[in-house]
Amino acid sequence: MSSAVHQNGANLRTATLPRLGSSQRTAPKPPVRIVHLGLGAFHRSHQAWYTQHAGDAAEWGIAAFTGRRPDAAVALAEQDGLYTVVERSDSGDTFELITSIVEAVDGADVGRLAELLAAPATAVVTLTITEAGYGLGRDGELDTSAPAVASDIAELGKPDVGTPSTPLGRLVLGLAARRSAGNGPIAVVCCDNLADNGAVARRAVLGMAHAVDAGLADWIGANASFVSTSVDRITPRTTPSDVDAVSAACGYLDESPVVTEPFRNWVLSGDFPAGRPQWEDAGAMFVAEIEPYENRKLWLLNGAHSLLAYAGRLRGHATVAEALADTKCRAAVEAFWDEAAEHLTTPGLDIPAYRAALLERFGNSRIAHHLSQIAMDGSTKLRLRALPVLQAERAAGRTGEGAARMIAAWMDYVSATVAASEELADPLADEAARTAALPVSERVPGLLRLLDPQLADDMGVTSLVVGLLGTFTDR
Ligand code: CS2
Repeated sequence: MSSAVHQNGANLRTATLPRLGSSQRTAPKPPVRIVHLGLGAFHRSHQAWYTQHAGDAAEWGIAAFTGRRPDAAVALAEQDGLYTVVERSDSGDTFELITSIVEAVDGADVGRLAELLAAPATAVVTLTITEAGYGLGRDGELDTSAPAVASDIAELGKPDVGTPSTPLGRLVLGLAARRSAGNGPIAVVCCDNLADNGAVARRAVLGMAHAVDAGLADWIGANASFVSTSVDRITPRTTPSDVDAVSAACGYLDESPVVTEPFRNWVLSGDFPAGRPQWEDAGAMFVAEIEPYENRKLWLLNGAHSLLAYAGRLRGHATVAEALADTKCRAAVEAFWDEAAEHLTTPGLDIPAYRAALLERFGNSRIAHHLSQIAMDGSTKLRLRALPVLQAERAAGRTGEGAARMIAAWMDYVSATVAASEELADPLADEAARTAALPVSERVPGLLRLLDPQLADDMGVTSLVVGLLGTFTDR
């Protein structure tokens, strides 16, 4: 079917369909007890899905705030917060209406955020603000000199509190409002792909609060429980044809559906001093020791994703499934997994089964997961996905070539992006682009320095990476 015919067919159908909205709610809205920062597709396919499937879902409504732009909140608010989750497997689609988001708010509305965080009923704040959103520098501490962070610190220090623009600044503003209201403890649940992510969120929030008001930092330290979680559900960006598929199957027009894989996983560790939904009813796991689960997911899934993103783009592929079908990319993934597996030895992790499941998930060709989306923010992601395996391998007396190949592929991808005058999406884009233009003897240590200064001084690592450049460009 040509796209013009497809478009016309879609237009004809959607023109006559009712828009998804409050009339489709069959039960009263649950009260807001969860505030979410980072309203995007992943939040909607994951935490909102789990909340809907908790046994006590009727008591837990989510107010979800967007990050940089209001668009997702505007579109969802027009549908009274309702949207469809499309679970897409190799054998077909299933459709489910999600009702757990009861308020969709422009992130710039810090007044509403403060009001909700100050409310006694609010018990949980969940975060999907991206890995780079925690503003941590190469030393793992909040980089208070970064312009957006510095500007939020200045805003928060104003007598009338001002209008912070980063999610971190907005969260600090909300927690300050809770402190003023005297409404006591709350759980902050980090749902971004970072190791020990509760501790990362804690360092970032306390770092910002401390720069504004030491008393506020003390209050947050004593009253906010930072919960660590490992989150998993592959959720690519929604496309216009997804909207059409929902119209055809559900008989309503949903402008904000989310397409995701059937698989999902959520492991959590930490306290919820003001209560939480019974997410375990939906399959979430509460554990005392989260690190082995986090590392398994971050290294095997996210690590392979980043490797496929850079190697795959260099070899002309567009999606994860396409890249995995390329034997050169697949072999690089298996070699990296072999190295990572050496350091995933906690009993019960069942690495062979996990790897087999990943191959199946990545190979789901009906999920068009674009490599360009995964390739973003490489300098932050590689610190979490490649470096720990490289360092562990070298500490064990081996080269770490599988992990180094991911780093070399990233460098080649950065160089190719800059050479093609395309935009590099990375918090260190300017520095990376400048460095990528240097001769190889300066480029490799320069780019390594953006990941970790010590690596750049390690001649063994530098020469290993130099030797691996071109792996995916020399055909
Ligand atoms: C991906 C993740 O974009 C990326 O960096 O690796 O978003 C990945 O799809 C999710 O973590 C899967 O749970």
